[in-house]
Formats: sequence, structure tokens, C-alpha cells
Amino acid sequence: MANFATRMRELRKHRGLQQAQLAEALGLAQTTIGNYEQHTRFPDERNLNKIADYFEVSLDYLLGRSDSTLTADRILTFRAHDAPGRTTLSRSAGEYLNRLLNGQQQQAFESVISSIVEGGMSVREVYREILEPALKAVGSMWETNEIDVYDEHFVSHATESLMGQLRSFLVSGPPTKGTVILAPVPGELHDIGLRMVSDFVEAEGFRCVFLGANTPTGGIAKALIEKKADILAISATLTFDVDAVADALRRVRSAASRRGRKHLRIVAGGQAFTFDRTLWERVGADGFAANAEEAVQVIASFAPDAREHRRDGRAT
Ligand code: B12
Repeated sequence: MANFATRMRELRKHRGLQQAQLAEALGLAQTTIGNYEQHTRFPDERNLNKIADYFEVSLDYLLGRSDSTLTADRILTFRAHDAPGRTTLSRSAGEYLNRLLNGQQQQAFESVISSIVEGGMSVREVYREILEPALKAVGSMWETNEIDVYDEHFVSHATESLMGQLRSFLVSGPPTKGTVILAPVPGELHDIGLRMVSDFVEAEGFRCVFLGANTPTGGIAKALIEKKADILAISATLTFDVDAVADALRRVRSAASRRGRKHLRIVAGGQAFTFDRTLWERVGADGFAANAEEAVQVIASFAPDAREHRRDGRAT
């Protein structure tokens, strides 16, 4: 387990500095640095902060309490790969991510619960305003090398687990509307966004069958037929997966039509469809939504009831 002395030595060596050079940079005596690294002296509060600022690490990291070098401030104002300067997360999203990047999963979950209980946030707002922005920040921080790939995996798994716990507060009562099958296009591992869509749509009274990543196209088609679903929600995140969606939709439509499910309506979504807002039509979908709230509206408009109403001229 690292402690202050070992962290001091590691950070100094990582910067390629001699003790004398670090002492000069910090305005301290070389013997003081030597004593810190020997664990025979410990800095006062002012010098501790000075050292953390100089190496741009958190106090927790400096003291060996965390393995993340990132300070809360650097997480709150992360460096986005697609925007100049630093982008600011909301306080609640920043706190959630800060806790997770410091390996404090339980405290991260508690911070979300306190946003609900004390901050008056709804579970939907938690998804939209805490979990989604925190995940997107993680993607940027990974791309700009501020965090490691294992941080990204950890945060996404922890978030999925939290969503599993929050879902029961979002969805209540048995489904009263149609059945929706939800699946990412085969080959695509990103499925958290689609799971959010599933939870929101389920909360509106639909029966959602969320298939998760890497379900083969044949399995998606079979689920549509056996579950008697009239709506498919398919997602793609990686730009190069758009062609795979077109291929999957051709095959699914043909299989569904052979088995008498001719009224199948398909909504496409996910980040791959957000760069060019005409892509969903080109892959053969019937609709698109940019986020989980909009997805609910599009799916509701596809529901058999809504279609009946339209035919009767009773609703738009
Ligand atoms: C977590 C994550 C992963 C996890 C996924 C875990 C999981 N179970 O989902 C893991 C670690 C597996 C992963 C792997 C990879 N990833 Co990744 N990942 C991310 C990250 C950080 C978050 C994704 C996420 O959950 N976002 C939050 C959700 C809520 O947002 P969302 O997906 O946009 O969903 C919303 C809307 O789009 C919409 N929506 C979503 N789906 C649907 C579907 C329908 C029907 C509708 C209507 C709406 C809808 O509603 C949602 C809620 O509002 C992103 C960063 C980012 N910017 O998102 C990178 C990111 C998506 N990954 C990226 C990359 C490059 C990869 C890898 C190729 C990395 C690698 N070299 O291995 C692999 C690819 C693996 C594969 N074959 O798919 C890039 C993609 C670049 C691109 N445009 O192509 C990103 C953007 C990171 C980056 N900045 O570069 N990743």
C-alpha cells in the first residue's frame, strides 16, 4: 500500500527531478524532501497542498488513500476531446464521477441517493443529469489520456449496477401498453444508453424486452416474433456500425414479415445516428430519437393504440 513517502518519491522520479530540483521548485530545503521520502518528517497543511498542486494530484492520491491522480477540480472541469478549454460538469455529476474515479462506489451511490432525497431530483433527472453526462465525461477523459481504460470500464459497470437499483423506483405496476424489443446492433458493446431508453419506456407502461449487447440478428428477429412485439428499438454508437444496422434491419423485417408481423415499426438511436440526422431513414428505420425522453415520445406514437387512433382520426 502506497503512503505519502512512497508517493513523493514516485512523483518526483516520474517528473525526472533530483531532490534538489524539487526542493527549489517548492521553496523547501533538500533535506526536507529527503526526510519526507524517508518517512521521517511529514509536511504541514500548507506544504501538503503545495506539493499536491505542484504535481497536479489529489490529496487522497498523495497520501496513498486513492489510486486516482485526478483532483476533484480536474474532474469537475474535465478536458473534452471535442471542445476547447475545459468543460464543466454539474456539481452532482462531478461528485458522482469523482467518487467513482477514487474507487468509492458506495459513496458515489450515496451521493446520487442524496441528490434524490435531499436535492429533490427525480430518478429520470438522475439518469439525464448525472449518469449520462458523467459517462460522456469519462469518454472524453479517456480520449485525452486523463484516465485509464480500466477507469472507463469501472465507471460504466458501476453505473449499470446503480441503474439496476434505481430502475425499481422508475418502473411501477404491470405493463399496459405494447411490447418493445430493444437491442444494440450485433457487434456493438455499448448498451447503457439503450438500457436508459428501455427503463424510460417501461416507466411509461410498455413491456420492454432488453436484449443487451451482442444478440445476433436471428435472435432479435425471433424475439420480435415470439414476444409478439410490434416495435423494435435498435442502437449503434460506433460510427462504422451504421451499415450493420441497415443490414440487420433488412433481415429482421424480412423474417418478421414471413411470420406475419407486418406492422413492425423500428426506431433507431445512439450516438452513431446523431452526427447526421438523416441516417436513420437511410438504414430503413421508421423513426429516430436523440435521447431517452424523446425515445419515449417516438415509441408512444408507434404503439398500436396510437396508430388505431390515427386511423380513426381521433388523435394526431
Ligand atoms: C462506457 C463506454 C464504453 C463501454 C461500454 C459498456 C456498455 N455496457 O455500454 C466499453 C468499455 C465496453 C466501451 C468500448 C469501446 N468504446 Co466506448 N465508450 C463508452 C462511453 C465512455 C460511455 C457510453 C455511454 O454509455 N454513454 C452514455 C449514454 C447514456 O449516452 P448515449 O449512448 O448517447 O445514449 C443516449 C442517446 O444516444 C439515446 N440512445 C441511445 N441508444 C438509443 C437507441 C434508440 C433506439 C434511441 C431512440 C435512442 C438511443 O438515449 C440515450 C439516453 O439519453 C463513451 C463516451 C460517450 N461519449 O458516450 C465511449 C465511446 C462511445 N466509446 C468509444 C470507443 C472508440 C470504444 C471502443 C472502440 C474502444 C476500444 N478501442 O476498444 C470500444 C468499442 C467496443 C464495441 N465493439 O462496441 C468512442 C466512440 C467514437 C465513435 N464515435 O465511434 C466513445 C465516444 C469514446 C470517445 N470519446 O472516443 N466503451
